[in-house]
Amino acid sequence: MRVIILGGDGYLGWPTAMHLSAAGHTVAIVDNQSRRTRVGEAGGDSVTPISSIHDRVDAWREVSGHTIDLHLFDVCDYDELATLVAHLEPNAIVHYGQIPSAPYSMIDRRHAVTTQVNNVVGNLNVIFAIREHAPDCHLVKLGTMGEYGTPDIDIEEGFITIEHRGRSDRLPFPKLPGSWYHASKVHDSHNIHLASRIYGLRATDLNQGVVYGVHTEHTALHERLLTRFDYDEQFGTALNRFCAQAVVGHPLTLYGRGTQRRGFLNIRDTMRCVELAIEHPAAPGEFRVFNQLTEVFSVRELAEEVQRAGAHIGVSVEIQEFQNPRVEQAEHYYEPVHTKLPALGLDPTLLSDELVESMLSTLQRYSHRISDRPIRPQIKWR
Ligand code: USQ
Repeated sequence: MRVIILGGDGYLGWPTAMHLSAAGHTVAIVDNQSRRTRVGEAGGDSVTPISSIHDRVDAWREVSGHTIDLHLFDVCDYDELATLVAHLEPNAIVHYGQIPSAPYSMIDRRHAVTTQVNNVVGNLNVIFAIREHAPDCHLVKLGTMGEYGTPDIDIEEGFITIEHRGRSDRLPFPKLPGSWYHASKVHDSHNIHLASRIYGLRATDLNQGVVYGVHTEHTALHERLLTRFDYDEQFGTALNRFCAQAVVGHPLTLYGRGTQRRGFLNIRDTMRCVELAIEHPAAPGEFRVFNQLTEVFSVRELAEEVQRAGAHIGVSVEIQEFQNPRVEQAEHYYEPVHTKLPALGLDPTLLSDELVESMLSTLQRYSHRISDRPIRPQIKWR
């Protein structure tokens, strides 16, 4: 298949590009490199010493013999996007090309507006580029489990059948986003759903949990193929941050008592989920939602896992409760259904002591690149 990956320079976009390329797909990536800039502005840097976007594409060709086509522009630039889609006529577009941070979006009005304009306008551009130039193309959109929030009922995969005053219908599952960023993804889901009904768009919304991990099969092949690994307050996520904190002896930053529960998955499973989605496309006019997570943990369970794995390799890890800077439920029910991707063939990589030990060992090699300053939580939700 011909596949365009929007956001192909990011934590997930880059390894996805290599994964799909290795699987025999013709891959083009689009990126405006804003993730590199924004992490720098947050005072952070990737723990892994990532290559420039040009160098990683060259390295992939040298290591694998496959070519990844590179396009540097912003998805919010419709003319550039439309020209590329018209030229390549992709079978699938994988859309990661968004600002992915809840804390970033909560800094102030400007960051909330930047996040929502960037994400919602970019996604609308993707919808219209497909409609105008490749109407049979399948849109695989990275959504988030955070669109649902933490309701007191099981979370279905996108839709729920509701009985109301003697009638019944299958309707989108209610959304309760917890940040301006998560809300931007809710808006995207509504827009994609509308496009599927009006224009017959084929679409899969991958409502992904929190991803962790340093390596995929391909990033491990050569240092020039590493993907980024962020640990700062804005762009680092829970387990990744805890691992980075552990290797520099910083106490793990547990927000509140750490009783909040979330869905998680290994970065290798993200690759596989995207591959399964594109290889089993949605039908014309179909808007599918897959809950893309493999396990549910409380944040404290993750911190304790890092502490345990650290002890096995001689790293002493302290867990510290910080006043939670976010507005989120501490004690809550959390039971998301996630059966559609396993039904397509996902065989999950589950969290284990060995897996966290290997993350810690890899990060130890680069621990001189981690500084204390961007770790401490400073962005308050209110
Ligand atoms: N947390 C801590 N300590 C930290 C960082 C986070 O206790 O140092 C807690 C947070 O309070 C939260 C949980 O860990 O309860 C998850 O936070 P996170 O920063 O790992 O993830 P989140 O902000 O929810 O967003 C991340 C990705 C986002 C994706 C989302 C999936 O950045 O792109 O959409 O995970 S989900 O969480 O299911 O919404």
